[in-house]
Amino acid sequence: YHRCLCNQGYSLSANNATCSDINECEGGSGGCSEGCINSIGSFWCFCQHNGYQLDRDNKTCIDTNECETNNGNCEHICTNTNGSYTCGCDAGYQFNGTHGCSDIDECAFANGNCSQQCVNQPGSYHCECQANFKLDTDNKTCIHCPTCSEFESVAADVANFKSKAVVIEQLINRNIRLSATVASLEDRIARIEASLNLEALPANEHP
Ligand SMILES: [Ca+2]
Ligand SMILES: [Ca+2]
Repeated sequence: YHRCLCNQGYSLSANNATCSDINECEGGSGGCSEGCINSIGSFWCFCQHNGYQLDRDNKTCIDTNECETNNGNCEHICTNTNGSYTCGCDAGYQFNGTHGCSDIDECAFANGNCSQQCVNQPGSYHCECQANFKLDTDNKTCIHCPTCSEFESVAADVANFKSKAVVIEQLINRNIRLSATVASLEDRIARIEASLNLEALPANEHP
């Protein structure tokens, strides 16, 4: 008596002599979460929907994180979703409908609410004023300021004087230390002179 054994993926036929392929897809023994393709001696799983891929077990379909590869080709922001992904843009930019982002020209609408010049720049914009005007605290409205440029030149002078005053102060402090040193030296010289004068006097003239 002998018994036949079959390779993996095959089962012994009723005649106990030949091996025939097991259809893993039919019996569900393949364990594929979605598609299953049987082959002679084997089988494989596949995912039926775009945006999904086989997990490491080669059976379960999981979402593909498109953002992990080259930021999903999004120019700015990539957001992964279940079965897909979306692209978005940073503040100050608008989505061009595919993957890219383009600067919003804020000046094109209502002059960016600037009362005078509106200057567009990548991702933002700012307002500017003509001579003798300055921007108000809202950074949009220009207010009349005929003394602005004069004031700025005075302010620059004041800043200049302040920095010079610091230097002068440092010099004075150095001079105070110097005159204290001189005073102490003069005092020592005076004492030395006094003692020398005493020595020089004849003995009978000592007080
Ligand atoms: Ca996805
Ligand atoms: Ca802009």
